Amino acid sequence: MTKTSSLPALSEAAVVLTDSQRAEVALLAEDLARAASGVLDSPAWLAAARAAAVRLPGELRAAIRDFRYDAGPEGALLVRNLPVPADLPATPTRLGSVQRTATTAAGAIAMVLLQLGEVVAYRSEKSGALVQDVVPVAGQEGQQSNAGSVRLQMHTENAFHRNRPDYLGLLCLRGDPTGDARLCTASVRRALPLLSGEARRTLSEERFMTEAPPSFGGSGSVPPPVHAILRGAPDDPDVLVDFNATHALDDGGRRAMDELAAAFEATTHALALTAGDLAVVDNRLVVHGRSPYTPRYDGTDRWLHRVYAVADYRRSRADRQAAGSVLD
Ligand SMILES: O=C(O)CCC(=O)C(=O)O
Ligand SMILES: [Fe+2]
Repeated sequence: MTKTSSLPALSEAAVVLTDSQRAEVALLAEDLARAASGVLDSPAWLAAARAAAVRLPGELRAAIRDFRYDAGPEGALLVRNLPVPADLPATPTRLGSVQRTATTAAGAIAMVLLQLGEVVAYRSEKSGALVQDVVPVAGQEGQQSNAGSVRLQMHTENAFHRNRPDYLGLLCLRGDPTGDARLCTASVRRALPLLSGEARRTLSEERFMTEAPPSFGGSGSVPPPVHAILRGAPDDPDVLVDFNATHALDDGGRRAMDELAAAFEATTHALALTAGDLAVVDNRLVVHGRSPYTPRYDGTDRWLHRVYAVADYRRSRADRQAAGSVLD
C-alpha cells in the first residue's frame, strides 16, 4: 500500500497502558463480569459498565476525552496492552458470532466505548448484541463483510443507516497468525488536501446513493436517499462513503469517487492488530477496511471484538424500542 512519507504511524501516537494500568482495567472488568449475572446485553450490566468506565485509569480517560473533543488528523486512537485472557478459547467459526457473557475483554472494550458515548447495536446485525465477534467464516471468503477474507473495501461503518455509529471500537483478542490481516484506516482530514477542487465540489453535492446490505433488508422497492460524500464544513468535512455500496449517479460523481479512493489509498494506515490492541475509529472522519488474508478455520484465526458508540443517544430514541440500546 502506498503511503505519504509525512504520515505518522498510528502506533506512534498510541496510548500504551503500563502493566499496572492494565491490571487496574482487568480488576474493573473482572468485577463487571460478575455484575447482572454477567449478562452483557442487560440494562443492569450496562449500568454497571457505565459506573466502572469512570474509574478507568486517569491517563486513559484523559486520552479518550481529548479524542472525543477532536479525533485529530488521523481520526483514530490506538490503545495498547488492554487485558485479554491468556487462556483464550478457540476463535469462533460460526457466522453471526457474538459475545453474550461478560468476559474481561468484553468489559474492557465496553468501558472505553462508554467513555466516548453510549453503546448501541443494530437489531438486523449480529442479533443486536452489543459486543460482536469479528472472525473469518468458512464459505464467506469472498463476502464484503467482516466474515470475509478478501480485501474489505474502505467504508464508513453502516454508511446507509441514519443512526450509523459515531465511533467504532475493534479490540484484538487474537492476532492473525499469518500476520497478513491489517486493519486499514484513512482519514478525510489527510485525504482532503490531495483532492482537486472539482472533486471536492462534486463530492459535496447530493450525487450519490448507498445501498443497505441484504441483512438489513436491502433497500427494498424504495430507492436509498441521495446524499453527499463530503458533508459539513468545506475545510474540515465529515465523510460518508462505502466503496462497495455507494454509487455515483453520474460520470462526474464516479470520477470524483475514484479520486477520493486514490486519496484514501495514499493516506491509509495499515495496522496488524495484536492481542490487547484496541483501535477506536471516529466514523465521521475515517473510513476503514481490511487487507486480504488467509484464514485456517481451526480456532487459531484472528479474533476481534467490535463495539459501536453514538455521541448523541437522544437523537436515535425513536429508533430504539423501550429506550434500549438496540437500533431498528
Ligand atoms: O476486520 C477488520 O479489521 C475490520 C472489519 C470491519 O470493517 C468491521 O468489523 O466493521
Ligand atoms: Fe467495518
